Amino acid sequence: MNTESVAVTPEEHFQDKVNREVKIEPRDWMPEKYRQTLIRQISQHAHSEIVGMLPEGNWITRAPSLRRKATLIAKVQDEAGHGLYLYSAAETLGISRAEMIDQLHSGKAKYSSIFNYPTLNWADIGAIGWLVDGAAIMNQVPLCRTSYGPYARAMVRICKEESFHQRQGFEILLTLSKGTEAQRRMCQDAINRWWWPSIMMFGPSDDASPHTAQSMKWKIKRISNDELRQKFVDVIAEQVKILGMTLPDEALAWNEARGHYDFGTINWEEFWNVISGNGPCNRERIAARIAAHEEGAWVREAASAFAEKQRQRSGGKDEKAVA
Ligand code: FAQ
Repeated sequence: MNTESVAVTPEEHFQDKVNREVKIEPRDWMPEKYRQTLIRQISQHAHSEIVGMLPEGNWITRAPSLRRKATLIAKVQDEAGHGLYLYSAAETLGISRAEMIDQLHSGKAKYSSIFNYPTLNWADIGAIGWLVDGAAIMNQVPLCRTSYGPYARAMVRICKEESFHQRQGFEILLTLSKGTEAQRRMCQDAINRWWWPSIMMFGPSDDASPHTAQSMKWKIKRISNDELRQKFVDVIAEQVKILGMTLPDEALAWNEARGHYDFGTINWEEFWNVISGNGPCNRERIAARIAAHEEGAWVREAASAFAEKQRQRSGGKDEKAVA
């Protein structure tokens, strides 16, 4: 019998756990770069949910019926909830909520490119639900199996809610597509404007993505940016037929040999421009977030003062109950 012990480094032990599909939990040893990558990705994901409330929030007061208004309010509230689960998941990695918010406001942390485009009319709310939430789900379902436990668990609930979001968007467009000529034109116009930005959401192509290879090795990401984008194109190219509309891409065509739809070239210059702060609404979005944060300061102060008062009343014994 070979009794020789083989020295295993912490990195090897960690990678072995990842390979065996054992979830990494907050108190487990992890490489510093793994921790930093997760903080980056989870916090940017949280920021996307919170900034993503803005383009839709813009239409709550103008929704065309009580039913549409109630549904849109519920969707936007879900997004606030997703942001909160995700900030909490990121906090387990040792960063505070305040630091993450500062990084968003200072421009150090990114949020999804898609939320820098304007919502010009009601059909845009349908297009966001169908295309933006659709792309989000395609990217997020594999994240339910991501290697970091708190992130994976947060994603399960988020994905359930996202699928309702996508259905509400598709239903808005389906209604418009059966409406008057003007409503059909609105529907097509919204699809035309949201299509390319939606497929940019998956990130740069694999050969231009600096983080994909390592994130796949650590099983943070399970499927690459280009593979997810292709899956999304294949689904949407079929669904658009139900609407009787088209996607604004002349190169879109079924490729029998590949078993996938071919599609045209993405304008990567636009993508990099938007994520470096120069999209149509970047400044407006950050200004709105900073104003909301400043206007909400008194709420945070009041909540802290109340918690402190409760703590003192209980003689500091029952901190959990008042937290
Ligand atoms: N926008 O090497 P990669 C939603 C950055 S939630 C902005 O490929 P990675 C729900 C990337 O951060 C939507 N930046 O990076 C909703 C990196 O820059 P950095 C958000 C982007 O991380 C619906 C650089 O480019 N979802 O929509 C984008 O491996 C409706 C190089 O890229 C998530 O965050 C982009 N689109 O892959 C809410 C999902 N793409 O950080 C309201 C979780 C790339 O080095 C209404 N995140 N960049 O400065 C992920 O899956 C990944 O982080 C990717 C990027 C796939 C987004």
